[in-house]
Amino acid sequence: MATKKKTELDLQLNKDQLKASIVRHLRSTLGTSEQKASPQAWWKATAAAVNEQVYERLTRTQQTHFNKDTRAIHYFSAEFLMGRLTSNNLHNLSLYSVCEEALRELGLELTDLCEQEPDMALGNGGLGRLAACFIDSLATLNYPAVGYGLHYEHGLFRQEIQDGRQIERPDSWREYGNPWEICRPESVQEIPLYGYVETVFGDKGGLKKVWHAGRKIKGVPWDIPVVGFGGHTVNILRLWESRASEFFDWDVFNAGGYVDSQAEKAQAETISKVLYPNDETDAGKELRLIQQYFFCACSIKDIMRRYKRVHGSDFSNFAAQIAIQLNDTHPTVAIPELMRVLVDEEDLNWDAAWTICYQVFSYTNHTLLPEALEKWSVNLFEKVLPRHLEIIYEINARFLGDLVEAKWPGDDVIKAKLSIIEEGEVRKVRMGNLCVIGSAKVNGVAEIHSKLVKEDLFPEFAALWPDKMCNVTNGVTPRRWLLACNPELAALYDEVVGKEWPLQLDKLRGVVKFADDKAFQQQFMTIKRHNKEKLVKVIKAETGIEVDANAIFDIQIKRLHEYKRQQLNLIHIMALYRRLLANPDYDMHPRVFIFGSKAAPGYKLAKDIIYAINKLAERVNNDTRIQGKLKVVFMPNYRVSLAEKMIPAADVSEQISTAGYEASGTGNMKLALNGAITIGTLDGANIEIVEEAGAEHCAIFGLNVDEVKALKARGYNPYDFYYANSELKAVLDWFDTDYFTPGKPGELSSIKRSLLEGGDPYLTLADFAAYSEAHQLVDSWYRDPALWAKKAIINSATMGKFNSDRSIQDYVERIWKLERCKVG
Ligand code: T68
Repeated sequence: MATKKKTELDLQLNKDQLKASIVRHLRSTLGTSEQKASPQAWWKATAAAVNEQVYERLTRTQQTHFNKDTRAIHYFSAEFLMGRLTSNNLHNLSLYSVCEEALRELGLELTDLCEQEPDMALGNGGLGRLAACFIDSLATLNYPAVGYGLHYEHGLFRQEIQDGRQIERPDSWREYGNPWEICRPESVQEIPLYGYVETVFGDKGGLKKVWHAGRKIKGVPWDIPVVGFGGHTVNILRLWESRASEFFDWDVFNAGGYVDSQAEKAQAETISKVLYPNDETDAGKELRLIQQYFFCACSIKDIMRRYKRVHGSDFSNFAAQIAIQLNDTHPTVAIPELMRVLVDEEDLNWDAAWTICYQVFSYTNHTLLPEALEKWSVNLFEKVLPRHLEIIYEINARFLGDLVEAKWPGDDVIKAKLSIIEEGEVRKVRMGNLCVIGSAKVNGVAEIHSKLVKEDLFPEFAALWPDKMCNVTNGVTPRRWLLACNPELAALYDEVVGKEWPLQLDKLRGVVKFADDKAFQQQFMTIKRHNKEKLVKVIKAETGIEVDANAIFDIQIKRLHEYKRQQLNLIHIMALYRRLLANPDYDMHPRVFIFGSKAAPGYKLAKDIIYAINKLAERVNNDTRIQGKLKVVFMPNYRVSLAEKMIPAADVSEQISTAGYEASGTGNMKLALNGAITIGTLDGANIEIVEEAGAEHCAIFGLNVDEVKALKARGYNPYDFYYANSELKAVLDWFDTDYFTPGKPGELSSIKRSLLEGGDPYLTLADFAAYSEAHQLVDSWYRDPALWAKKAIINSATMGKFNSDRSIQDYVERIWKLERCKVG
């Protein structure tokens, strides 16, 4: 008898089945018992039970995609900041409350078990978290997609604070095993590196290039299932781990070099050992280039293998089947790698190969900061990837010789600017230029940023290809950033606008009409209050600091960078402190300023700012003269799982970058969605947030992009502001005293120096007065509870645009041209 195909309903577990499955896994997978099991064993048993559901759906998805031979998007990213997966997977499988009940009957709290899970911190910040939101949305919208990246053994460092200073400790997210990853030894790849290129006579006549690798590295794929909301599509995130290739080990081993072979092994494993902790700055190190090439080459081979399984060596369908998105320039080397595979290994002629390449790739830019635009020395490239350098030269010669020459005949200045190779003392490969030249589409991540990419960063490229540049404004997944992290608010929204909002976030607009409704305001603010009370406990547990949930919770969470201007927040808090010391009756609602931020380990000034925040916190929090009106909290080890606790508790969202520097921001979206009011500059996606929420519901201050440019062009002198504003002067002078670092005057002086002698490149002092006024406005709003509630509600209700599903739909329509594929 033919077995009946399981239907959706058959797949849906009830509480008793799930309970039985958890207990079964506790015994048979974890080898323990209900009596003895640790919380960690219970968590893993729960994950194993959930995985039964995940794998069934994964198999169905893969079969459907294979049978339909669908076009798919391949999202190449050096970072995927996934965070924890348990609660997310349960929500997306509609199993969260079932699991909660099942565990309760076993005497356990699901939320406690979820705390057992280490964060998968395989990213630095916004760029990596964006990739994680995007793969969630791709699965949710039933698009065939694969995320490709690196299986770092150590993710972003764990931050400890010792005597106010940041200390970096290794992160070990899989030390005791991770239940969400599956090793796929059947799909291992071998990757060449170093060596030399030989020119030989090809079989069909003509010359051919052969790359003789100096060494080979094995790429072992680990798959993380990505469960879409509703559980129909389960895509994969495939992360490559580097190992010593057997081929190589044996060679050395047989020659009697057992010890050497172990050194080889250690070297090979170094490639995926650790995530570079520099956000926004290019480390420029050999290992980083190798990391980039390693994961791109593994991924291209993987794509090729799957394509050839169906189409053999007929590449005429390749560009129709395969789309590759480059998440920033980190995976750019995938472009010459695909050229190499098509030309050298598949024997396509250059033009045919280039036509394919050009259609396959697209590139997302995430920054305009000059120090973040990747460049590799030609010498390094030649050593590590000799054949790729030749290919890059060829791409460049054709581009400059044909396209640029036709548009700007004889103009060597433009040629030098657009060349992939930067001439100079050290010749360099400009990855951004290679990306633009090799991609069908280039996008920025918010309207203003995309405009600046087009007009300031790549104006000549935009003139050459007017349709290439586009915008896709970032978004965040409302499943993680509202449904899962703020269950009470999610339940309230279910009641008033129905349960479709996690898929159609625009539905939240239906809440706007309750913004003036007293009863609704009260419900909304009661939920905020509960979330604040929960955070009060976390703050106490993590820092020992007591804060009052009656105070305004003012939150700045993001990587530490001068352009993000934590120092502006810092000097404003110092100004408030001075006002309170000068006048204990100074009229302000109590405020708690809460920070969460990691600094790149080599970024001295950023680390000094963390130190200053902590020293200020010590002084302020223990000063009885100010009657608890001001508290400062630095939450150590900011990460996705901590963000999930902080964001629902925020009253005020600090989005205060210098206009023109924050490409988009995504924390701004998460905070507003959870009912925080933005105090921010007209930068990145703040501009679009204000458009949606209405300017009257945000506290916008400071110079805009044009004013920043104009001030810089005029010649900005921070001393003008220092001498003109006595409060600002007093605050800056405070840094030179030992007021915050008793017995150690000058310990905080580097901050003052950077803002005066250093020229204050991010215009902190220029925006100080406006920032201070914006804070006074926010304070006055808060004293009117109805007014505050209204603004908070409207902010949350109008964030529909910032759903990552909308971003993905924009990518699909503007760039990828994908079709949805129903799995069922
Ligand atoms: C961020 N970039 C942007 N970079 O700063 C932020 N960089 O405005 C934007 O919202 C976000 O990308 C998503 O588009 C980053 O997060 C990095 O983390 C990074 C990492 C390595 C090298 C360079």
